[in-house]
Amino acid sequence: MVTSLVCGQKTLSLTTPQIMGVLNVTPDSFSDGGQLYSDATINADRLLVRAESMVAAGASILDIGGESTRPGATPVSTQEELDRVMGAVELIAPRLDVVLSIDTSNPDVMTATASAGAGLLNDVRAFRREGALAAAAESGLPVGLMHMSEEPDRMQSHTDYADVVEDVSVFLSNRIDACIEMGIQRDQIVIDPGFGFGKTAAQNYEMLRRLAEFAAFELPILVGVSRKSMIGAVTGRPAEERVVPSAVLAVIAAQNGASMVRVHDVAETADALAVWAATSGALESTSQGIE
Ligand code: 7PM
Repeated sequence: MVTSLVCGQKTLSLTTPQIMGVLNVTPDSFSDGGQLYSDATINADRLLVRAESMVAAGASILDIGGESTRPGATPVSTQEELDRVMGAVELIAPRLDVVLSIDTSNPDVMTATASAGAGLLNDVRAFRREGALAAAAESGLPVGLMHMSEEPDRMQSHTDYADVVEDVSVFLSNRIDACIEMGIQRDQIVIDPGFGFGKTAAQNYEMLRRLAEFAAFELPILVGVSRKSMIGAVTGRPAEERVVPSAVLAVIAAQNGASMVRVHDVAETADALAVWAATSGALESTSQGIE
């Protein structure tokens, strides 16, 4: 079992589920509605305030993304993605005690951010782009491997799995092998079933129900279900009204073995995980024991 990750200068303990706060630096982000932007330029003060509040609320990781994975989004140039992401890393890394995860598929962005203080590389394409695996290995940082069968514009028409957990596991197994072949240490790999990426709502719920099967890899599991359409499918609520069910799903993910949850609403998730941890008995072994 992997109980910690070496994230550059920082070590991330995984003995309790860690909260990864989503910090989008794309102008079309659905979570911040472009609030961090004025005239399509990122506002450094607002970005830092947002980052600080997520850390204060309990995020130990911030996931910084400069390329939209939204289906139909126009691909961003390397320069544009670098400008967005490097600005955020250079702003936050020296100021906050938090691991910065970089949500990118671009090898140049991986290399540049790793030198600037990034602590984890999170690639929704699982380092399948030319040069990405080599850049990740060279960085020495932990890697997040997410399952996505097709590019975002085609993924929702490819949801025909024989067994979604089995098929995703085969994919992850192949990517783990590719990482190890490139020289990445096995205990620096995080796996992610890729909720919402080329799966129907029923398949997403099946993956969450059967999440413990992914524990067979004996690697940390990252789950990103926050505000996703699988919640809209059963509640009928728009994204901004999915906070409570997102926190509930974070608890279910933790219960089923997730080591990290990627969320938009850090404070609410932290509260939900705190009562889950107390129920699980985690407080008995700590100084915060309750009477
Ligand atoms: C449009 C489509 C907007 C998808 C936003 C999204 C994950 C991730 C994302 C995840 C990992 C969102 C997603 N989701 N990285 N990046 N795991 N590792 O809903 O589930 O945030 S973007």
